[in-house]
Amino acid sequence: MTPDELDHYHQHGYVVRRGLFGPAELAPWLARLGALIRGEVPRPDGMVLMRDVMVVKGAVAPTSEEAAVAKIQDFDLDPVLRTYTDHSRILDEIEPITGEHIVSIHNMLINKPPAVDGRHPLHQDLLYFPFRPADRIVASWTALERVDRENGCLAVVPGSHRGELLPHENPDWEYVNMAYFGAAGVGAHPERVHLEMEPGDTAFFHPLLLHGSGRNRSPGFRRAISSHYAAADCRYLDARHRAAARRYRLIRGEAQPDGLLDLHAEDAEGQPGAAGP
Ligand SMILES: O=C(O)CCC(=O)C(=O)O
Repeated sequence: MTPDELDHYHQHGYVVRRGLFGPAELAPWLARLGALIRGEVPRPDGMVLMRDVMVVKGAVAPTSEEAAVAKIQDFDLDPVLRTYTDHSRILDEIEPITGEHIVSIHNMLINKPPAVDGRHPLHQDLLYFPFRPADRIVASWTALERVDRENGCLAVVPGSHRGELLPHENPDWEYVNMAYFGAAGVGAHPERVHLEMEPGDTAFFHPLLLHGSGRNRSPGFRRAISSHYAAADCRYLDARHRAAARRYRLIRGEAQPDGLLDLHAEDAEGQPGAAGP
């Protein structure tokens, strides 16, 4: 990130880097998404394929298997998709935020097919990360095709990352995908900004930034690939959460004492780290 981009990130909680990847670089990730959904390649351990709630409830009849899926979570063990998470261009961008010791903590492909609701309420990703400081955690989100208001691009509330982690709840919508929680009382925030992006453009954002996405009203798909990263010396909130470390992976630098990958450390209250969930 340039100093100006980093300033923008600190001030607003996000920054969009245009053209971080070219079409030829996106093609293998898109192809893999399709192959995984169609069952043409084995799904690695830990990967979760989520069908859209409207399909599950029979409210729409998908025209293909791809049109039935909302999300693929945790592709860290997939040899093709993990090349996104591990990409040196992303790691170079985020290093000013995480520092030199970087851990992969989560990744997903969001496949917003046409004809389903697919909205994601404004929320804060820190809800899912039981370690701190929040300022050393960052998301990358790359458009795999053009994303705009019509097909449900990302929406963010600039500056919201300076607030607290809010309570989250299920929005009062007819169709809400599993675990698509929204920050309580926020609704469609009047200051939200829509991030229209071309394929390969990449948004980086803070885990307290309120963000979500709209309905896909277009006849096509709206697909994106996203990873979360944290500094290896982040500390768990308490020993109970240390078990989550089994899903995390060092991708640059070294594991740090008492940090995310130290399974034997004592946590803040002096409790020995838990060995299992
Ligand atoms: O890509 C989207 O529609 C929103 C993704 C997102 O915010 C999330 O899954 O946390």
